[in-house]
Amino acid sequence: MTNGNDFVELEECISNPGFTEHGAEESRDSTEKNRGTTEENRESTEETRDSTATSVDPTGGGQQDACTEYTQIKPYAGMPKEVLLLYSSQARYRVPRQILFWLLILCVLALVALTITVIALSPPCLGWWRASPLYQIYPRSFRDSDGDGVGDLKGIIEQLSHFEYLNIKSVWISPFYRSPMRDFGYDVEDFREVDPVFGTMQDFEELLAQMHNRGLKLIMDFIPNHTSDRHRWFNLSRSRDEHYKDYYLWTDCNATAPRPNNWVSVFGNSSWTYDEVRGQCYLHQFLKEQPDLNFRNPHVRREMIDILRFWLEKGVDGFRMAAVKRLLEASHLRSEPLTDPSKPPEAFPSQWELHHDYTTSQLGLHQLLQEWRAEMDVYSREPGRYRFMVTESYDHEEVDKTMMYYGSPLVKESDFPFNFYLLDLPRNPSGLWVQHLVLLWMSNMPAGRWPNWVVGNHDNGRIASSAGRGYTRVINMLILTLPGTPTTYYGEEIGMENINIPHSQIQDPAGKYNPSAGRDPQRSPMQWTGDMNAGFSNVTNATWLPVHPDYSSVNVETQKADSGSVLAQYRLLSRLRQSELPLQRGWFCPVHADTNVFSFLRELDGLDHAFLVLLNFGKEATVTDLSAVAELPDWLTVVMTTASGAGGRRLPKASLPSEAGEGLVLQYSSGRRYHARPDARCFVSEKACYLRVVNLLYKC
Ligand SMILES: [Ca+2]
Ligand SMILES: [Ca+2]
Repeated sequence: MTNGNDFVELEECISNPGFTEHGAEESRDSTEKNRGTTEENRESTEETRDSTATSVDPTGGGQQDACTEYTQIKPYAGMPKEVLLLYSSQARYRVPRQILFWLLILCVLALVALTITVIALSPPCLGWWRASPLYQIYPRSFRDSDGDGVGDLKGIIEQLSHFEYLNIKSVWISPFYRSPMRDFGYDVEDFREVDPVFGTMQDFEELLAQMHNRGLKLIMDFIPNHTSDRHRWFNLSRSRDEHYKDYYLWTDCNATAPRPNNWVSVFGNSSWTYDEVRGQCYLHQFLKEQPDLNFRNPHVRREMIDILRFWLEKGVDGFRMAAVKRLLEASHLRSEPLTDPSKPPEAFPSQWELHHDYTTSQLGLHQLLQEWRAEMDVYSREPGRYRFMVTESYDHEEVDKTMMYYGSPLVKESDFPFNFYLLDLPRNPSGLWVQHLVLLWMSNMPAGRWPNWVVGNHDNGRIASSAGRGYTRVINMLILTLPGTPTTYYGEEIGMENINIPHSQIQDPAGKYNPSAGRDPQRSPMQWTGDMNAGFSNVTNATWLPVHPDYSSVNVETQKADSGSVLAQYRLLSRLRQSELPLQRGWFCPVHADTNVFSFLRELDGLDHAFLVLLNFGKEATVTDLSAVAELPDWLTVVMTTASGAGGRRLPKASLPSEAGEGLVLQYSSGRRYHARPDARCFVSEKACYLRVVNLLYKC
C-alpha cells in the first residue's frame, strides 16, 4: 500500500530530470513483480520498500535510487487517481491536453459562427401560402354528397384527392355559415354555425382534419361588413336593446321616402331601408337583408375578433376578408359627389355614377385590418401554423389604394390583397395589354412583398368565356409562371365556361336586379365526369344551377386520361412551378411585348438554367425574334407548349413561333443574367442566389 510519504517522494522524483530508460525497464520489471504477487508477497514488498527508504544515502545517491524506482513506473490504466494527477503536470502530458482543449473550444465557436452565418444568409422558406396556387371552392357548386342538388362540405371531403392531383396545398372555401341564403352565404345569420344545406359543424371538423392530414390548408371567408337581417344582433338592435342598439348604422329618415342621402348599394338600390320596428333607416351597402355593422362601436369590433378566434381555435389556416373597403362609412352621411356633375342631383344614380368618397376606404379601415392581423399572428407562433390573410377590395384604377392593404414595413396587414387587374385581360387581349396589367401590379407593389394573380371568382364571369376558349391554356400558363401566388377558381383547371341562364331561372340577387350583372353563369356545378349531372350530384330532378352542356367533354375524368388536356397542362405547370427555383422565387424580367406576344424571363443568380416564357394572347400566329436579348443563348429548349407537340424541341431565339392562344415555357443555360443589365426592368420579392458547390440558397 502507498502512503503520504510515498506521494511526496514520487512528486519530487517525477520532477527529477535524471530519469533513464534503463532504470525504467528495471522499475517496470519490479512493478510487474509487485503486481503479480500474492498478499504474502505484497508484505514482502512493503518490507523491501521500507528497507530501501531507510537506506537512503545522505549524500543523495540513495535518493537517486528511490527516484529511479518510482519514476520508472509509467502511468497505466488502473493506477490510482492521485498518482495519475502527479504525472499530468508533466509538460508532455499537459501541453497536448491544453492544445486539444483549445482546439475543441475553437471548433465549437466555429460551428456556432457557421450556424449563425447560414441562418443569417438563408432566405426565409416560402410560406405555404406562397408555395402553392390558391384554389377557390364555391361550396354550393363543388360536389353534392347527399343528392339535394346543392354542394356541401361532405362533397368537398369526397374530392380532396383532386388537390393532391393538381399539387395544390391551399384551398379557400366561400362561405358556409348559417344563412338565409339571400346572397348565398354572404348574408350570415350565425357566424359560429354551419348552414344545414352545407352540413354540420362535425362535417366541418372532419373536413378540416382530413385536409390537414393531407397537408392541405383551409382558408375561410370572413364577412365583417354586415350580417343577415335575421342575425340575433339585428333583431336586438332594431328593438333598441341597450347593448345592441348601436351595432348597426341607424339614422332618422322619412318612412315614405327613406333616402337620407344619395348612397347606393352594390346591388343597385338605395343603401337605406326604413325599419318599422325601430322607426329609423339602417344602412346596407349590399342587399337590404344585409345591414352594415357599425365598426365605430367597440363592442362590434370585439364581437368580430371573437369570431375570428372561434375559427382560429378550430384550426383554420387563414381568412379571405370580404369587401373590406366598405367596412366604415363617413359619420357625416353627406351625399357622395356625382361623377357627372351635370346630371340632376335628384336623379337616382347607379354605383358607377358616384365617387364613393364617403362609403369606401375611410380613415380607420386599415387599423381594423391591423387589429385582425395581430390577432391572427397570436395563432401563428407555432411552427408551420402560419395563419394567412388575403383582402378583397376592387379599387379599379386606384391601384395605390389596393397596395395599402399590404401594410407597411413595420405594421403588417394582409399577406396580399387580391390582384383583380388580370380580370381585365379580355378587354383588350394582346401581349402589350397583358404586360401593362402585369406591370401595373409589379411596379406598384411595395418592395419585398409577394404578388398574386386572379383570373376568375364567384363574382366575375369565367375568363375562358370572356377571353375565348382558345385562351384558357395560355392564361393558366401566365398565372402559373409569373412570380407570386396564382388563384384558381374551381373549374378553371379544366377550362369551364359560363352557363346561359334564362331569366326565369336566375338565382343570384344581383341578377334579379340586373340580369346582365348576374353571377349565376360562373357558379354552375363543377364538371367531374361525363355522367349524369357531370358527377356533381345524383339528384334526380335538377341541380341548383344547370350544369354546362359541354360537360361530356369538359370534365375532370376525361381530361385526366388526355395528356394534352387543359387539366394535364395545369398539373404539369403546377409541378414545374414547385420544382423549379427560378419559377418559385427568381427574378421576373419582361423582355418583349407586341400586339400578340408577351414574353418574360425567370432567372436566379448562381443557377445554370433559367426560363423564357412566351405567351401569345393575340388573334394570329406569329414569330418572335429575341436575338436582341444578348443574355439568351442562340438556342433554347421547349419544356412545354400549350399547343400540340411535346417538349424537348430546340428553337432558335431569333425565330420563336407561336400560334394564337399558345404559350411556351423554354429553358436555357447562360452565365449572363438579364436583370444585371442597367436598362432592365426586373422584379424580385426577396433576392436569393444559389451556391451550387454546397447546394445552398442564400440572400444576396
Ligand atoms: Ca347537398
Ligand atoms: Ca360598412
